[in-house]
Amino acid sequence: MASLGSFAKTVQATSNQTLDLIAKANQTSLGQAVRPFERWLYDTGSSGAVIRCRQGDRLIARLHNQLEVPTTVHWHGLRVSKGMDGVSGKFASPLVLPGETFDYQVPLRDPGTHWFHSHYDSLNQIARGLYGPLIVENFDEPVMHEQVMVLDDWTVKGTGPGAFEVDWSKLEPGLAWGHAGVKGRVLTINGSIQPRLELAFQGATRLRMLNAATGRVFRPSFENVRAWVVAMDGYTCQPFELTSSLFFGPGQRLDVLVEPMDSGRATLFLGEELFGKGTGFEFGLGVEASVSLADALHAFSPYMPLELRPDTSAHQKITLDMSEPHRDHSKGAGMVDGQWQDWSTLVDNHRYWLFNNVADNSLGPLFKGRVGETIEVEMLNNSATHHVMHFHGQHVQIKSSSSAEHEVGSFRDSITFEAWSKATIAMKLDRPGLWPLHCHILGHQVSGMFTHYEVT
Ligand SMILES: [Cu+2]
Repeated sequence: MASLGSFAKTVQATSNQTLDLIAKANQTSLGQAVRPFERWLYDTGSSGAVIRCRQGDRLIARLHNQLEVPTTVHWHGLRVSKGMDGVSGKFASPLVLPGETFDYQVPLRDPGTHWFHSHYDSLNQIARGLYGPLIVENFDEPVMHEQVMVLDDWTVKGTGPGAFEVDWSKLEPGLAWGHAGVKGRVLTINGSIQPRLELAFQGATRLRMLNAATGRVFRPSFENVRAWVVAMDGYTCQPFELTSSLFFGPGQRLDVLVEPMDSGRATLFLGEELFGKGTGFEFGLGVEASVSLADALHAFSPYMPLELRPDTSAHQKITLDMSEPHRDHSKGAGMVDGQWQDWSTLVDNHRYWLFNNVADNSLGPLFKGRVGETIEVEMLNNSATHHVMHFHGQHVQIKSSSSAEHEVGSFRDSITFEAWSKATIAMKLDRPGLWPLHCHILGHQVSGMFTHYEVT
C-alpha cells in the first residue's frame, strides 16, 4: 500500500519567527518489507517536515537536541556565516549536547532545493535519518504542482520482504569505505518503499529531488514522462531534456519538470551505473495542472549570483588529487600527521582515501586566501570509483571538465566525479572562516577524504 511517508507536510518559515527543530528518536517503518525500527528525525511540530522559506528572508532555527548523543545541523547549499555551518571543533560551530539548544541563523540568499542534515558523526547520523529538505522559493518562477522526493537507501539484514531488519553494523569501519561507500539494498523515497507520488495530468509538475543516501550515486531515469532538468544543487540552469540518465550523487539536488505522456504508467527508475535501469517508482496522476510544460520551461534560466563570479585570472591555482593509498610510491603509501606510512598501516587504520597524498586533512588547509580572491582548483579523480566533492562556505563555478555531465559555467556546492574524471573549478572567496571540503560519500569522508581551506 502506498504511504505518504515522511516529508508529506510542509512548514513555512519566515524571518520573524523562530522555527523549533527537535532532533529525536521515533519508531518508524519504511513499509511492510522492513520491520519497524528506531529512526532519528527532525520534528518541526510534525516529524519529518519540508521547510519552505522565501529568498531574501532569514531562517532562524532553534535546534533542540533530544537525542542521547551530541549533534549539529549543517545547512547544505546555503551560504551561512562562520559559526553557523554545523561543523564543530576548529570550524567554530558549537556541538549541541543532549538536552541543549542552539539557534542557527541562516540567510536565504540563494533560491532552490536545498537541505539540512547533521554534520556530527555524519555517516551514522545521516544514515539514521537526521536530514530534511529546505526549499527557498523564488518569486520569479511559475507556481505549479510540486512533488518533493527524498531518495535514500537502507542497509538491512534478513532473508526477504517482511523479514528485513535495518542493520546499523554496516556503518562500522569496513572495506565498503575503501570502495564505493556504504550502500543499502532497500531504496526509499520520502522514507517509504512504496511512496505516494503525485504528478499533475496534462501539464507540468516540479520534482524537487534530493539524494540523502550516505553512499549511493543514483542514476535516475524516467519512463512515460517528458522530463526536463531545470536546476542542479539548487542552481537553476538552462533547461535540458533528460533523455537518458545522469549521475546524482549523495548530497546533490535535482529539479526536474515533468509531464506525463498519454501512454503507459509514469515511472521513475533509480538505477546505478552498469546495473540496468533499477528499481521503479510509479507516479499517480491526481492533480490538475496549473501550467503547461512548455510555458513553465520558459521561466527558467541560469542563476549566477554576481558576488560569486570568479575573476577571469586566478590569484592562486591549486591541485586536488583524489586517490587511494599508493602501492608503489617510493616514500610511502600516504601521509597521516605529517608522516609517510606504508600501505598496510593505512588500510589497517581504515585510511582508504587521500587528498594530495594526505589522509584526514592532517597537513593543514588545502589553501589560504583573502576575501575577494579567485582560486582555481584542478580536481583529479585518480581512482576507480565516484567521489562527490562538497564545498562548504562558498559555491564554485565549473570552468572545464572531462565529463559531459558537468555543465561548464554552472555554479555548484557539490560535484560528482566519475572514476578517472577531472574538472577545473574557480571560486571567488566571499566569506571569512575555515571551511571544509570533503567527499559526500560519507564512508570516504571518514576514511581520509576531508580537508579544509581558510579565508581571511
Ligand atoms: Cu569519495
